[in-house]
Amino acid sequence: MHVVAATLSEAKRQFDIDGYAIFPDVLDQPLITEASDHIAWLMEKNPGLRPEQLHHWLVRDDPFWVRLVSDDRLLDIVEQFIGPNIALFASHYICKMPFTGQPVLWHQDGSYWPLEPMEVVTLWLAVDDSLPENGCMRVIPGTQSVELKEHVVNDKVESVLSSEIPAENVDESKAVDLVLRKGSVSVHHPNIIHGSNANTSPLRRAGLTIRYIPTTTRLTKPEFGALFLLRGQAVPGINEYLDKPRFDSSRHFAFRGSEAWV
Ligand SMILES: O=C(O)CCC(=O)C(=O)O
Repeated sequence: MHVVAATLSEAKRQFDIDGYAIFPDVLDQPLITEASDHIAWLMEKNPGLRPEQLHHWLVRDDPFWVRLVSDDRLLDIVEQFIGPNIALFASHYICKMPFTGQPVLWHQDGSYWPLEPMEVVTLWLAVDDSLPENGCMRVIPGTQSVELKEHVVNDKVESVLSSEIPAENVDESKAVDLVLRKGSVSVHHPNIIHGSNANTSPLRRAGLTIRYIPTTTRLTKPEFGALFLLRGQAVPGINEYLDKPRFDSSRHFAFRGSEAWV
């Protein structure tokens, strides 16, 4: 089981040592209920997508999604890790349905990402309680100092990413479960080795990954993600940011405060 840091500075110290940190009870329950309803709405709108695969391109025209990842309570955490000029480059709901939710094989995020330099932090927001039995995220503390390895395809297991870090690089006996109540957040480093088990329980496990970069980091393949400037200043010539989507009740998920997005 992971240790929860009591203060922001302790969380930062834990991040430097272990490559991750936990922030309990960051978002209020009414907003988490909206995020849960948003997942149900996305699933209904995208019946051809598995609920573990609701991601990047859907964000570009989704005012609620952009509102959620721009929440000041999240950005205040992010600012401690990457400074005051913050952009989103990608976001992904990984919703593991009861009994059938797929695993995420051991991997290092940075090995998948077209970012220069690899300065980026992930916030993982629990939309459901995330527990060992429903496939919570697992990390191997300290592996943020392992260089990025080449990943290999694994088509023997149905999984969210279909690839993994070769097994000789993973000491699973050192893994810790990131148990989070809904509304809580974990933060992790792009090099840390992490993954999650299949959900074989009757409880859904939904989480939102949110990838934040400082505006000095370039997304070299913009089609890969959803670039939005969320706080502070852009650096000229680095990224082209999208305009925030305007809310249209005929096409978008309805949410509290949507009138400010019209
Ligand atoms: O949600 C999960 O189970 C895994 C998330 C993950 O791999 C990530 O956020 O990088």
